[in-house]
Amino acid sequence: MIPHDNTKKCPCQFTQVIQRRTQGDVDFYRNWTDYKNGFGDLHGDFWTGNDIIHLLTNTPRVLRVELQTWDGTSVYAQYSLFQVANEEKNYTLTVQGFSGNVSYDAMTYHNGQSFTTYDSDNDLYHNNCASHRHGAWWYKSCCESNLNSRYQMDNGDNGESVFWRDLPPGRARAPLKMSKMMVR
Ligand SMILES: [Ca+2]
Repeated sequence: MIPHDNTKKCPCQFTQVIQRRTQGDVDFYRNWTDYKNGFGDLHGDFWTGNDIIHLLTNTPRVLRVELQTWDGTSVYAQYSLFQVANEEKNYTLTVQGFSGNVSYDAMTYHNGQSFTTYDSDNDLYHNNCASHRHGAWWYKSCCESNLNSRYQMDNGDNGESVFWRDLPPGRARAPLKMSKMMVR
């Protein structure tokens, strides 16, 4: 047998799920306090909460993002360093060390950005990116990934849905069927 490194392929070590979008029955267009405290159904769609994510990443973690398109293609992106600062620092994102089989790294653009919700604009855009992109994220001006946006069928790239740039390849903002963020 040829030994091989399975660590990058195997999601089994990622025991802590911090976000899941699979059903669309939970509204993710929410305010700062909801994102701070978390919401949704731990067995379904949810955001675990920025305070919890901050505590979880006091020690830097590895982030794995699993994504599925509406044609059934599953891919992942992984980051060897993932950390979220505290509320005083607007939950600033540190994300580095991309790997994975997704065609485009759509998180590194957000490295160093504050979190923005529709009632707390900490992005670089002249308007509020959370309103503009119908979500809540570490927006810059505005986003290459938008995983807390509206869950919808793939009926066009309106930019107000769960998307990851270039997924499927060639599509800038195609609505996705599934998103899951996990840490270890
Ligand atoms: Ca702004």
